[in-house]
This record gives sequence, structure tokens and C-alpha cells, in this order.
Amino acid sequence: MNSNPLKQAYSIARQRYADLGIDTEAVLRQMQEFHLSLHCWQADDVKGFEVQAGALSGGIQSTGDFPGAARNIDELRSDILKAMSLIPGSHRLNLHEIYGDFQGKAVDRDQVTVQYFQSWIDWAKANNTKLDFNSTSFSHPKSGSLTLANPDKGIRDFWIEHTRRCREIADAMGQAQGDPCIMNLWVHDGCKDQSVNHMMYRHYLRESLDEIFRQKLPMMKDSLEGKVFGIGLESFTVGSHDFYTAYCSKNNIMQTIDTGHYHPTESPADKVSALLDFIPELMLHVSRPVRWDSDHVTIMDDPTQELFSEIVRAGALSRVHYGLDFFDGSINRIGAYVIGSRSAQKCMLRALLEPTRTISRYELAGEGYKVLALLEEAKALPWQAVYDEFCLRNNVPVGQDFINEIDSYVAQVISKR
Ligand code: RNT
Ligand code: ZN
Repeated sequence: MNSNPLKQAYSIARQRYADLGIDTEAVLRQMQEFHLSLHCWQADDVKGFEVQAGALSGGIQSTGDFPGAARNIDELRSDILKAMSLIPGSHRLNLHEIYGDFQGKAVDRDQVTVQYFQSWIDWAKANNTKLDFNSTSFSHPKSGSLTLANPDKGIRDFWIEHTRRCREIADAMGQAQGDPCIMNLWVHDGCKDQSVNHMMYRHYLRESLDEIFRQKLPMMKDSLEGKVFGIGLESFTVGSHDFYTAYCSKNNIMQTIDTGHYHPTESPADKVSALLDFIPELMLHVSRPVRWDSDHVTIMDDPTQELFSEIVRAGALSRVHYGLDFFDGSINRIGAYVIGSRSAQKCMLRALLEPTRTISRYELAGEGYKVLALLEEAKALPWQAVYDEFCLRNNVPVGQDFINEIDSYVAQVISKR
């Protein structure tokens, strides 16, 4: 794209925002410090690299069989780097335990150690990125419908051991990168149908977590992710949002808000200010539920915009970790990363460009219509010219130009798979 008209558009936008007291240069600097944590599992439909891998379980599903999914660690790394090259700024990579470099060895989940992630640590360093991590309790013969909350002590202990080891791996990653690695803990535990032992399951989950968190590890941070239901686990979820809100606030632990994990009319954005006075930080799993927790690719929809706006309005930018969590197997997967990431960035950019201080003054003065007026005007301000400028400064394609780049990657790389 010719950069002259883009530069002109930016300078007009800069003036337009300045009239409202917004410094777009300062916002561009904030955008540069806004790091997403790209989830590795969009690249291969949540399969991972375990030699003994079974089918995806745990109540989640990637639908579609678009050709070209990454089949091994080299392909996945190459795809992630391609996607990152089309997203302005610098971003982290969020790994699940099943994406270890197992080198053809069957390593069971209660045997995993950092040695299987050493090549990831080296890769991250070589590519100037940082890692986040997730224990993996799904897609395993012992996954069933209950893991950390299983009444069977043997099964519970197996998953406690797995999670304990994952925390050590996360800590080693954090040490290597000189920045804490966030380890997200999500377990699918629940019941398909009516059940009468809810209190017992929750008690076991609580006990398991207490045991897991007994070990203090300075270079990792835990985050706990609840949800409403999973496929085949529709009637009851042990680790519900309420359960983790209570657990996290009592234990001063970070909580994960996955935007697909609430009732359809419940607002994930409204959790931000409700939680942040009680828990230290938040992790996001930005996703897009379509009728259920379908993990469609993130777009600039109202719930996503509202979420980022609430974070900025709360002054909580640096207390939130920005993970993505979608996995659509029905479209080009690099395209999925690029669209989802750029859309999340655009929502953040719009949030940062909001004339919040002025709106707040109106609100406190009881000038309701002016609040509404500015919020409505802000929607149509030329934020897109600022995003284009952000892309230009980061040497990544502007607008739809990334489509050509993905097309040539398909021709040169993916079509040969
Ligand atoms: C499932 C949770 C969880 C997973 C990943 C793969 O509903 O959102 O975060 O998507 O761990
Ligand atoms: Zn999630």
C-alpha cells in the first residue's frame, strides 16, 4: 500500500484526536508495550505433539478440517513466526504442556520435565519472544470427566503431580526469560447430567489446588480459569467462575477471564472492575463464542471492545495479561491468528483513544447526554488511521495487504504439507 495517503490520514487523525485531548503519539507508544500472548493451539487444532496422543477431549472441540494444519514442532514454529511477522508489535507465545519437544518419546503427563521444553526456551530466546504455559488435563486416558476433583485419590494425585511439574517448567521458563511465565490452569472437571455431590467435587478441587500451590516459585504466576459448561459436561462444572473468584481472592491468585465462558447475556467486561479490587491481576482468554463456547476467531465485536475499554478505564492496563484462545479448524490458521490478534489490538487501540477523562468529567457533573454523545462520537473517530500508522512503524502490512503474504506462504510452505 502506498504510504503517502496513509501518512496524511494519520496526521489528520492526530489533529482530530488532539482536539479531544488525546495524544496519539503517546497511545502508539502504549500500543508498542501491549503484548498479546499467542496461543500455540490454533496452529494444529489443539492436537499437540505427544507420541501417545489421543483425540481431543475435555469438552472442547475444534471443528473443521481445513488443510495445512501444523503436523509437528517445526511446522508449528514456522507458522507462529509467520503469523507474528504480520502482527505489529512484539508478542508472547502461550504453550500447552502437550506441545513439548518429546523427540519421539512417550512421556506421560506425570513424568514431564523442563528438558522437553528446553528447545522452546531456546527458540523463544532466538526469536525474541517470551513464553507462557498451561498444564494439560484433557486428551488423556485419565482425563475422564474429573481430574483434580476426582474422588479417586490415584487419579487426583496423577493430575496434582502433572500440574506441580508444569509449574516447575513455567518457573524455569520465567527464569530463562527474566520475566515471569504465566501458567494458566484450566480443568474441564464436571458432570454431564444431574449429580448430587457438587460440594464434594469442589472440596476435592480446592484441596488439590492447595497442595499444588504449596510450592512457591518466584518466576511463574498462576492463573485460574473457570467456565460454565463443556461438551459432554453440560450440567455441572466444578471450577465455575464463582469457585475460582472465591479461591483467587482468598489466596491472592490471578484469575483468567475467557470471553467464551459466561452465560450468553453475561458481560465478561463487567468482571474487570468487580475482580480487580480483590485479586492481583487478570489473564484474558480473548475468544468469540457463537451460540456456545465455540472459540471462533476474535473479531472487533462489542464484547471484546467493552472488555478492553473497561481495562483501560479501570487504569489496569499493566495488571492484565492478554492471552488469546480460539481454535477454528475451518479456515487458514495463520489467517485466524492474524485476524484475531489484529482485531484484539484494534479494540485496545480504540480503548486507549477514548477521551475517557472528558467523559468522566461529564459523568460526574451529571451531564448524561454528553457522556453518551462522546461515547458515540468516539466510535467513528479515525482510529483506523492510527492503526495503519502503527503497522507502518512496525513494518508489517497495512490493512488487507496481509492476505497476499499469507497466500504466498500457503503457496511456498503450507501447500507442500
Ligand atoms: C477451555 C478453555 C481452555 C482451553 C485451552 C486449550 O474451554 O478455554 O483455556 O481452550 O486450554
Ligand atoms: Zn480459555
